[in-house]
Parts: sequence; C-alpha cells; structure tokens
Amino acid sequence: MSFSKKFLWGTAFAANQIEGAYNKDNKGLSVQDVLPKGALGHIDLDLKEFNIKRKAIDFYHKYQEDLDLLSEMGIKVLRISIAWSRIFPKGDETKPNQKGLEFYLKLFKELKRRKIKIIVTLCHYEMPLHLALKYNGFSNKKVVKYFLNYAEVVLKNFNKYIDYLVAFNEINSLLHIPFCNGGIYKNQDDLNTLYQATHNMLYASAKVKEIIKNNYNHIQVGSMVLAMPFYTKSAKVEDQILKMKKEWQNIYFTDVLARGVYPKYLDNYFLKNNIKINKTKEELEVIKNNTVDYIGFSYYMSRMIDSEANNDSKENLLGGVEDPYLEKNPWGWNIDPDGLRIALNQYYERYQKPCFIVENGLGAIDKVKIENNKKVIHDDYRISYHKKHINAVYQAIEDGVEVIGYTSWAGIDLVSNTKAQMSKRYGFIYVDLDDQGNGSLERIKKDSFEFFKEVCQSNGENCI
Ligand code: BGP
Repeated sequence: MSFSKKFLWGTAFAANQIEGAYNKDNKGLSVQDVLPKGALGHIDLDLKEFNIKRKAIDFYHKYQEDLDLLSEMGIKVLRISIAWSRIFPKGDETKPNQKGLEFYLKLFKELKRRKIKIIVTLCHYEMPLHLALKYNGFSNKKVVKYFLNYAEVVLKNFNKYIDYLVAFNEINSLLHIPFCNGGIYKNQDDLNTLYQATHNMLYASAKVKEIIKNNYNHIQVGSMVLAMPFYTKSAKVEDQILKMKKEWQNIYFTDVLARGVYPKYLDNYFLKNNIKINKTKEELEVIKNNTVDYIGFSYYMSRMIDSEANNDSKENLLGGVEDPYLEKNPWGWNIDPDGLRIALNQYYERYQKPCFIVENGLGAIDKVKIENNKKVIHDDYRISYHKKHINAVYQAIEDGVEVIGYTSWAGIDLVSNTKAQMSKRYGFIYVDLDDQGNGSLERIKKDSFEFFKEVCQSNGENCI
C-alpha cells in the first residue's frame, strides 16, 4: 500500500504570522496587533508595546522569493489565510479596500502559475479590531453579517483560484482564546457570551458553505478544528467520564458542522448550566442543509487528563496534566505521532468524511552554524517529528481512513501564535529574525527542506 497519487502534500501558514506590513495599503488593525505577547497574553490597546507580528517575516513584500523556495520544495498545495482587515479595514464598511484585493490577487495568480492548489482560511485568528471593540466580536450577530459580506467579496473576486476553503481556523479554540479567535473583548468568562459566539460562527461557516454550493461548487468546504485526543491517567471510571465530557467540549464543533444538528449532550449541558443561546429556525436550517465536505484539522499533540487533578493548564489551549510517557518540545507540548493516527480514526469513524490534516509541526529552537562558509541548520528533530507523523497518517490510511492531504506547519519560520515568539520555529526554511525584531530576514534552507522535498517527490515513500 502507498499514499494515493492524488494525495496533497503541502504546507500552511496564516497571514498575521507572516505578512507584516500591518498598516500598509490601508490595512486596518486586527486583534493580533494588540496581542504583543501572543494569543495567551494581555491586550495592549494603545499599541505601546513591541509586537513582532506587525513586522513578522515580511511576506507581504517577499512573497515571490518565498514562493520560489516552496515551489522548489515541490509542494502541491498551500494553505494561506486572508487578512480580513486588509479587505475591510474596520470590518463594517460596505465597500472593500482595493489595495487589499490587489495583494491577494497577485498572490493567487502566482500560485496558479506554479500549479499549486490553494486552501483558503477566511479568518485565521485575525478579526478587524474595530469589530471586537464595537460589537464584542462574534458574540454579536451583526458581526456575522459583516463576515458574510467579507466572505462574498473574497469568493466573488477569487473563487476561480480556490480549491479548498475553511471559514475559521480552529473554531473550537474560541472557548479558550476568545479574544484572539472570536474578537470577544468583554465578558470573556461568561458562558452565554462564549457559546453564543460559537453558535454564530458555526452558522456563519454553514452559510459560507451554502454560498459556495450555490455559486462556486468546485470549492470543497471543510471544518478546521484543533484536534487533541485525550488519554486518561488511570483506568478509573472517573477518568473515563471526565474524558467523555472533555471530548464533548471539543467534538461538538465538528458534530454540528459535519452532521448539521446540535448534539443532545450539548443541549443538555446548556440546560443544566442555564446557558441560553439565540439560535433561529432559519440558522438551524442552514446548518442542517450545509454540512462540510471534509474534516480539516490541526494536530500538534495529545493530552493526558486526571480526574483528581486540576486539568486547566492553558499553555496548550485544551488543558490536561503532565504525560509521563511522552517526549515534549521545549514549550512542554507532547510529541505523540500515534495521537494523530487516533484522531484520524476517530473523525473518520464518527463522520465517514475524508480528513485533511491542515496543520502539523514541531516548534523548536534552531541554531545556525557555519560549515564550509555556508550557513546550515541541522534540524534532525524536526525531520524525525514529521517522518513519524506522516508515518502515522499512513497507518491511519491502512486502517481505512480516507485522507486528502497533509499541510505541514509551516514551510517557513513565522511568529508563534500562543507566544508571539520567532524563536519557536516551525519552518523548513529559516528566517533570520529574533524575538526583538532584529535580523536581516534572510531565508536559509534547513536540513528539513531537503527532507520535505523528498516527501513531495516520493509521495511520502521516505516516511513509510
Ligand atoms: C495553531 C494555530 C497556528 C499555529 C500553531 C502553532 O493552533 O492555528 O496559527 O501558530 O497552532 O502554535 P504556536 O504558534 O503557538 O506554537
């Protein structure tokens, strides 16, 4: 058995983590511009603190050079996101910013010319700041209207370039990073506000699918959730019950998107906790009739849970306790390739829809060395991470799971989301930039560049 000839190998990134040029060509501020320490940090509305995302790796000006390198690697697909605040600087305007559209048109044309397929994320953790401050983000249905207007503009202008689409990045992380994900500025601990926002986003996602189905049905629409299988610390029944409940909190997003109905366990959770959500009949109809074509998800790690401990650690977004059986990266994220096989099997068994791994990678500290007058980065740890995870995908395919593709996070070093650090590096291509914003922005191929090139060329054979 081998990977199907149609399997899509590629890489992924998000506008706010690479583009920089945060106020160029009429771009408005996004929630990212006021998160100087990343998604888990505080909000700095005065923009007084240094925020590396405003500069990032300057993809806005260097995209040609970067696409040359990615083409050399032989990727078949690239997942990009569009910065909403480049198209609608404040978010509630009626007419789009032409300069923003021009930038993405250039980018799409370049990708087409290079025969690279495109996955678009409409909102990857970067709502226009104005929508967060004035309307409290997605907790307000007006923001759904503005988002759908933005989605229609993107689709009208770029539909012929887009192959796959997801509306929101890691929609399920809203409960954990509400400001970064959904622009929830006020009442971040209020369950009504949070669950109303998740409903509004689930509806908006289904509505985008409806627009696509009716007008641009060559585009496949997927979910995009943060997958994180849970293991229990012990075989005790209390741990198993906790696992079930924790999974509900995560899986209900794909349950709604893939099955088109709210699961009973969630309705009951709302009743029990006196959570009252405004869901209209029309919205529920749209959700019912516009389920996703594939299950897109990111996978970084699994988590261990323990009914006798506090499982609320925020560092990895979904919480949990220390897992003594797994290696970790320097940020404490578990390294668990088998967890990816488990996640793939769980999604496929539950929905029988093809899966697409749209993010998977290792954050690590890389060192540049000089050898024979050449700068080199020996990142064997990253090669090993991807090799094992791709092998796990292969095993899942052997188990019977249908998988569309694998886009690594990320082809090029970029600013980390949770910590806003450059030193947490993910790329196969190094970028000379440190956490304080110093550096020439030079791009240097790491050892993993050749490895992933071989993955693309051999159709994954070097990992099985
Ligand atoms: C996912 C996000 C990405 C990315 C990745 C790694 O949750 O979709 O935007 O950043 O995690 O996380 P971090 O950058 O915090 O290491």
